Amino acid sequence: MMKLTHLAAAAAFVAAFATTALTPASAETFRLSHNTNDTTTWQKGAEKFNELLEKGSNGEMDVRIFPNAQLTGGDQMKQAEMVGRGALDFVVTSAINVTPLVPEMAVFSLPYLYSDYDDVDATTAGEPGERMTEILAKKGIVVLAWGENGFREVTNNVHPIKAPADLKGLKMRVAGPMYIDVMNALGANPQQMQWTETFSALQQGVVDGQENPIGAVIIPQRVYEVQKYITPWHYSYDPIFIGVSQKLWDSWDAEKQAMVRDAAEQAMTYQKEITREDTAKGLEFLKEKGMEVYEPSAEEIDAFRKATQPAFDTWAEKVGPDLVALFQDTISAGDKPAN
Ligand code: X2X
Repeated sequence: MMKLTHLAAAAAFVAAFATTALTPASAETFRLSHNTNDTTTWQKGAEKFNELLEKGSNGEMDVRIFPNAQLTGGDQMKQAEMVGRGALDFVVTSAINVTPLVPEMAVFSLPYLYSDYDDVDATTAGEPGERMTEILAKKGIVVLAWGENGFREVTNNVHPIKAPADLKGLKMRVAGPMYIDVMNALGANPQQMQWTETFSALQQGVVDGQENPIGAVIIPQRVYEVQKYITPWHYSYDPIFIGVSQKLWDSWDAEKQAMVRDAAEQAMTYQKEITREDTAKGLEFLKEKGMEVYEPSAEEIDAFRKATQPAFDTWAEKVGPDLVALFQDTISAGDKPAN
């Protein structure tokens, strides 16, 4: 009896100690919102961030992840604004979703601005990325690290898209205002719609098509189940980022800020890596799932580029020609062979 009491006391002591060690009294859980579902690389990036944050803070900080823009009632554009006024702690979202608050964010996704990942990386790691970080800071959002949604590829259920004429009259779901102008330039019939409503809209034929990146979204969110044709035309690039509200950021000392930034950078490096891997093997996967892939030639891509030029010009004006020039100069500096 005596022995048992001792054992129980010892067990209680160990349990209490273990609980304290795992969850200190000062543990803080922050809210992180993103607007894709819980199978995407956005989610995996957010999970990695949570893991690294917990580790870096010795269990004092973590995030609870809310997918599908749940915290904004499904409104994917509203997340950035909420972070900006400190009503939400963290966000993982992509450029196009921030354009209602910060029109300059559309610069990343101007049609055919980028040709490849080297172009992208030169801008996000260079002065253009810093300039965008400054612009977002004015709206109360601290960009911690850039990740990847990716090159957005077009899918539909009517016929293969090989030339601008094939888009004529197609009902296309788009995420934001710039893509409305791009689709109009191509002769399509665009409709802005929340991402969370898009799968059923495609399934029910409310719209004929949509455009999204392969690795980050089309595959994990099983768009292939409701779409027959895909054309990897690489017409627009969409970065994601982890952002934190300026208010929360300012409440931390330099050491904590450095730890949070480091966790975000590592998480986005990982997220970008898995997104590129899944994209590289994506077309094969989509063929196996029954999609018909049309890979356009360089000349055919050129025809899309020409057709979307009016939308490029309109939006270059809106985001500011100097900002566009900064991106273009950074890209062409990287493309020149070193001598
Ligand atoms: O809504 C979309 O298309 C998505 C998921 O790619 C974005 O958030 C821009």
